[in-house]
Amino acid sequence: MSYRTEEVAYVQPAVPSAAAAQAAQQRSTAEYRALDAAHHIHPFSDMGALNRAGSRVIVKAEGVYLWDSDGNKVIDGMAGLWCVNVGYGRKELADAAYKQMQELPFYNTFFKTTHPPVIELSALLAELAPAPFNHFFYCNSGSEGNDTVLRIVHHYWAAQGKQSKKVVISRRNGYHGSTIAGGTLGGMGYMHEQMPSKVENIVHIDQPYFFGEAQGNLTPEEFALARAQQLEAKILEIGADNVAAFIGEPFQGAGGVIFPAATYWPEIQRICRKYDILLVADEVIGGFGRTGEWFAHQHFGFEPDLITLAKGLTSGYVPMGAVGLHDRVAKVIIESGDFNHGLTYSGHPVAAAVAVANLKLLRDEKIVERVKTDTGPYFQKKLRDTFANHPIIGEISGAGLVAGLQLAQDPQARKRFANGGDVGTICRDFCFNGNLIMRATGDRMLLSPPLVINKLEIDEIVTKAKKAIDATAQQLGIS
Ligand code: PXG
Repeated sequence: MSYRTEEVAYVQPAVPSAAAAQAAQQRSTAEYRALDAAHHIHPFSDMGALNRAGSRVIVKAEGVYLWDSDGNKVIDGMAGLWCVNVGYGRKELADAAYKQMQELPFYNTFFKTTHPPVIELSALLAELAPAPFNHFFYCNSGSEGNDTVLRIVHHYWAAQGKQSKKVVISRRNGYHGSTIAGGTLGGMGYMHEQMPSKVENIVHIDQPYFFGEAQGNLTPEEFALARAQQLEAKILEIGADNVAAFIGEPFQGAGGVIFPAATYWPEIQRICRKYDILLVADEVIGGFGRTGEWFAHQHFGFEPDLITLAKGLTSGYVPMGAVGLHDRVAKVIIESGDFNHGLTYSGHPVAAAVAVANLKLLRDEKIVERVKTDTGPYFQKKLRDTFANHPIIGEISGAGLVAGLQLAQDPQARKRFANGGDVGTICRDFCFNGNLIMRATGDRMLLSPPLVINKLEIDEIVTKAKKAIDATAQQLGIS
């Protein structure tokens, strides 16, 4: 057998007409739905119910807007899944991917090799992250990032002869991904129920959810402090010699945009330092500008030992995740022999090139700065002004361009709806029908728009959200 190309019979493919090409790509909504129902299993979905109702088919996007296959224009209040930080349609990212695919579409960094995109990305991340974060490990997603965190944490303690430090403490209603490790770390009961096998040595404490869980007359600050002190109690129960790390999202995203009071994170940090326990900030949602700071732990004023990154790292244009290591952790990992962990696509050159282009947009167009000083404060004020004294809004949480709106039966008394999840779904459907994407987590309505959103577009989101929430109240007979 010869591999000489001139001996290979090559048939020039027929060039399809423009109309045929278009027909091949564009089907009617009904056709798309039928094919989707026939062959596609969606994540986190009841497929029977979804197939009967039919999915909305999203066909294109630009800026903060999406278009569906029926031509409806929808404003995306969620930046996809909290990830499209630079907005849709940025040619710079497409160009970076195209150029890199031609230059070097793939190479690995396992066997004493490296490549320019991953080198540039690592140097750029070290420049953008707080000073002690100078080393980065790459993967494809936030879930893999947290899996990597577990590997690093265990290697870190074992390398120092402290093999007994194995337990990782996380929180109920935290979200850390959907792999077995991510799902176990997370505190979503409905996910645990479908996971008969879990990762060992992971335990949970309660979340700092003031509106839903504070009892008596505690102030938000007192409540947050009490919740942080559960960490100390748990460490004492297990024994500090057995505890490796604590992991938390600086603010819980999927759990409902739960922002702890300012007393929470300093106390968590104090406890971690006191008992020599690594502190991990899962920055998958909070990272890359969401709160107006580059990283959400900066907003809350603490210094983690490890940070998990994904989503905004590439603005979702291609998949990529990473773990950032504080110098004190990196030093141990670097000086302790083989670290037996890696993925085919760790540091994928195309993803890395897109990440570099994305981070340069966030930096050079001062997008993060604008969230902090201009659009973020405008968004927060607009929401608070619009929903002050609203009959079914009990709390507005958030900073920068992320917010949670608590639906409540009696906002003053902090009384939630008995069927809160249903109320959230009603509201979410009103949003959807009004061409606004807003996510519901139980009885909290969430917003996390692209960071490039302007004030007119913020007005549009808030106006549409108000309409949907008013309609929800009306349907419930509350006014
Ligand atoms: N950590 C956090 C804090 C997350 O929010 C992950 C880890 C996992 O990332 P990957 O890339 O493995 O999905 C996440 C993901 C939602 C929603 O509907 C949230 C996420 C993912 C999908 C849906 O809120 N967060």
